[in-house]
Amino acid sequence: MDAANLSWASAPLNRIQAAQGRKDNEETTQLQVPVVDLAEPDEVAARKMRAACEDYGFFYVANHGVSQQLVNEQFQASKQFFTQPLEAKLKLKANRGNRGYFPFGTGSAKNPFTQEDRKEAFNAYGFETEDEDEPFHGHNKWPAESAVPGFRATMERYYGAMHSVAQRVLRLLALALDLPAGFFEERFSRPVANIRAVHYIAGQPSNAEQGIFGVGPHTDWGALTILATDNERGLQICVGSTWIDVDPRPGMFVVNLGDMVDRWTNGRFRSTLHRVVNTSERFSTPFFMAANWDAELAVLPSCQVAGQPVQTSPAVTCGAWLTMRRTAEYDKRRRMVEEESAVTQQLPALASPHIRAQ
Ligand SMILES: O=C(O)CCC(=O)C(=O)O
Repeated sequence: MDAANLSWASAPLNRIQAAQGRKDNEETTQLQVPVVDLAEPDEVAARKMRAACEDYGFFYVANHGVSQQLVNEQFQASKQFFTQPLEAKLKLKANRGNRGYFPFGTGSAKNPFTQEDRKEAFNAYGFETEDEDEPFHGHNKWPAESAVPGFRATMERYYGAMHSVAQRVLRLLALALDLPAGFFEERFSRPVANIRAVHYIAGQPSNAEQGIFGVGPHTDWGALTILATDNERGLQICVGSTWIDVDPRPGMFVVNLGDMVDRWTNGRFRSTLHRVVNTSERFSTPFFMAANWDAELAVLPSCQVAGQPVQTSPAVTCGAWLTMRRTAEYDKRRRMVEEESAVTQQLPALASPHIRAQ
C-alpha cells in the first residue's frame, strides 16, 4: 500500500478531531442547506447546485421524479427486513464485497473520539461481479423471498429510481463545473453504487458529548449520496465552525458530495463531514454512488487554478481509492483495538488495591 495514498485516505480523521468539540452558535444555526429544483431549466439548476456544492457540499433535491409511494414501500420493506430475528439476519452477514447485513457494532464510522454507531444496516449493489475475492466485488446477499416477501424486488426498483436521479444530478454537476453535460457519463457507465437500508436502534439515542452517535462524523467515500429518511430528525453537517441540522423535508431527498468529487474538483466542491444524532428509532436509506471501478480520480482541468496547489498526489482509480479508505478504516480499528488492549493490560496496575480486593 502506498504510504502517501494511505495517509491521504486517513486525512478525514484530522477533520473529525477538529470538529469534535464544536458547539452550535446562533450565527451558524441560521444556515440552511439550499434546495435545487431538478425540474428547473438546466442552467438555473446548475447555478444553484454550484453555489450549494461550494458552500455546503449538501443540498436538497425537489421534483426528482421518484414517487412517494416507492419511497414509502422501500421503508416498509426495510422495516420488514430488520424485524427478522437476529439469527436470520446474521445468515446474511456482510462479506468482503461489502454486501449483506451489518449487525450493530460493524460497518461503523467509529473513530478514536466516538463509540460504535447505534445502527444496523443492509447493503445491496447494482455493481455485481463473479469475482468474490476483490473488495467491493461479488454478488449481493438477499434474504429468501419467503423470509421477507417482496424485499428484493422493492429494493431493486428503488435502486433503479435512485440511479436515474443520480444521472440527472451528475449532468447538472458537470454543467456547474462548466463542463459538457455528458462529461461524467463514461466515468459512471458501470458505477460502484449501492443502497444501504439503515435502522437506528430504538432505545439507543445519541449523546454527542459522550461521543455516541447513530453514525459518527465521517465523509462519504464515493462521488454522490442521495438520502431518503423517515420523518425523524438526526442528520447534521459540519459547516465552518459548527454542526447544523439537515431536517427531513417532504417530497425531497438530501444529496451530498463524497470524497471523489472533492478530489476531482481540487476541493472546490466539498465532501462535507456529517453525522447522525438521533433521539429515537429512525430509518434511512442512502444511495451511494462511486464512479466506475477503473475511473481515474485526477483533478479535472477546469479545477486547476493557476498559481494554486493541486491535489495531484497521487492519481488513483476509484477502486484503489475505495480499497484504501476501507484499509484506512481497518487500520484505524486495529490501532484502536491495540490501544484499548494496552489500556486494559494496565488496568490492574491502575486500580487501587481496595477495588481489586472487592
Ligand atoms: O441516516 C442518515 O441520515 C445519514 C446516514 C449516513 O450518513 C451514512 O450512512 O453514511
